[in-house]
Amino acid sequence: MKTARQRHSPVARSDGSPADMRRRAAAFYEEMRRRRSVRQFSDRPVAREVIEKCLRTAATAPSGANMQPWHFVAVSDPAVKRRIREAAEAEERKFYSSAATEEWRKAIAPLGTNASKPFLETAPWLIVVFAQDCGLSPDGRKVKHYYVSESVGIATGILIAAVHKAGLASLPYTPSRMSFLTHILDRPRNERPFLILVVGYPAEDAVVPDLPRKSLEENATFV
Ligand code: IYR
Repeated sequence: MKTARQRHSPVARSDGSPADMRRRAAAFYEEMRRRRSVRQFSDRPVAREVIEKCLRTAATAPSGANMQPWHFVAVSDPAVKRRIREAAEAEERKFYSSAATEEWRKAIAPLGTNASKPFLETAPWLIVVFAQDCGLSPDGRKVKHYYVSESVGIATGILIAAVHKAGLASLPYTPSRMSFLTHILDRPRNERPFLILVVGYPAEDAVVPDLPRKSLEENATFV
């Protein structure tokens, strides 16, 4: 089957001098370097419209063959958050009591985490990100998706940036096993849980570990 090439339009070009470009790049860096993953949240509500706008922003992400292989479930219902917390903590108890390897325990020790996840109930929003390993056409046939993890990872990164820009805190949380999210949220079989983004205001007494970020020299090579 031959499919037609999509109509193309001129690309929108951003104006501004090289000096503006430097200023904008520096301003965005200053904004993003203040982002920290937070594990203590306030129960202060966040308007659904803000979450909707951040999800629209996330969905501007590039994706393999433009398949947009993601689905976001934004949970604010306390009963659903409770079920997610209970299931996640059950998984985490298995992880911390036996499943975690020595190497893994050592790697996460600086974060001070444990099996207790109260933020899954306290935070006003849990955005559960699902990856669609294939698409399903209306007649139920499979549509191939490409570079699914890359695409969903990029969308999640943009979501994290959008939430930060809105002035909210977030935590990318991955329970050790996540299949319970498919059942609790009643998602179709072509989707797998990718990550939970916990979103809200930080608690008044929230603290974050003093962790280093690698330098540019460690992170990047110019050839
Ligand atoms: N999912 C567990 C363990 C954990 C794993 C990684 I990788 C971390 O960066 C942090 C924690 C938990 O959230 O406690």
